[in-house]
Amino acid sequence: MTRNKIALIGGGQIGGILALIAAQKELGDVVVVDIPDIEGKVKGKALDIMEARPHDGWDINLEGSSDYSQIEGSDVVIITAGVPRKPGMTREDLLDVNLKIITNVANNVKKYAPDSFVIVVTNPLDAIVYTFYKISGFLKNRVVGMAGALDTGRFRAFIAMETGLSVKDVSCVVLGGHGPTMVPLPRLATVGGVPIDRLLSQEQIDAIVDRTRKAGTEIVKLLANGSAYFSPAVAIMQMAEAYLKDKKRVIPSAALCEGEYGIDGYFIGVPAVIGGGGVEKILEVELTDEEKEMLNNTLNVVKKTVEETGV
Ligand code: A3D
Repeated sequence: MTRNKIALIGGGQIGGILALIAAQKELGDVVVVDIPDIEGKVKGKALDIMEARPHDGWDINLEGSSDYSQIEGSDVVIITAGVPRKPGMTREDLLDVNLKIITNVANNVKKYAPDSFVIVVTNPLDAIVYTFYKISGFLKNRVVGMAGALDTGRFRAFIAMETGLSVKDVSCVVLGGHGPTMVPLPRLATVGGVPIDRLLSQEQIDAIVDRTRKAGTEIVKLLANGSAYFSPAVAIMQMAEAYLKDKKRVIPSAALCEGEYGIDGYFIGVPAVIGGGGVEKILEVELTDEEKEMLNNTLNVVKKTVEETGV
């Protein structure tokens, strides 16, 4: 039996944590690819984690490189290559610069890892994952965007913080694009099966929904020189692990909708079944008229950004 191989394209803030989590969970050998200027840094991060392995006995190998041929044979490719937000920026402000980067990355992934499962993270997420899909020509089940996992994790965290109950028992879902128009669904949120409106007032729930929508920006403001990286990295590795271990987890993800939720031809956050077949299925829930309107609103924002990509 050979080990799985995980390629991390982009070895910045998120990429470094991804490498550490992959090692801690022994998910597979890791290669981190970044631009030539940053090669020393990613080699350094890989070597640093190589030297951390003996303490807990993580038997995997890590390498840093600026040579895309190193990703050959990867089972999973995770793309964080690009520029993050700074205070005052929207995710859409990153489009021009990150579009150039994703074009280059997509061509290399297509060339060297054509059979991989690809998780795109670079912002603006819904438009960048669409661009990757178009340029790579990958099948739709092999390309997914990570955003819903993070947004839902934030929603869960805030519910746990407000109720004082375990994060483990909070279950909920956030639909839509990765931005302030995202659609958290408090109607479906529960703690241990108990609907949250039995545990929290409407005012508290409204505040949690609002904080979830703005959670990324809250962290960008606090960090002052980049965006969140711990919670995105953990969320991403849940998706990678679901694929590598065929767990068939239901994880809100930016998946290509072809009729689901009345959406056709766009990647947007929906509950996706992730297993050995990649995105195996999109699960649909009945939405209220108000929720449908919110989903339509967030779809229009995604459509506008996708149009701007010109792909
Ligand atoms: P950062 O620490 O700047 O790392 C990005 C890395 O990408 C840097 O090391 C760059 O050198 C590298 N890079 C640039 N061009 C290329 C290229 N052509 N090939 C390989 N590597 C390249 O950023 P970060 O890790 O904090 O964030 C990475 C991306 O994820 C940004 O676009 C963020 O906006 C985005 N992000 C998305 C979410 C979502 O939930 C969707 C959350 C957090 C961050």
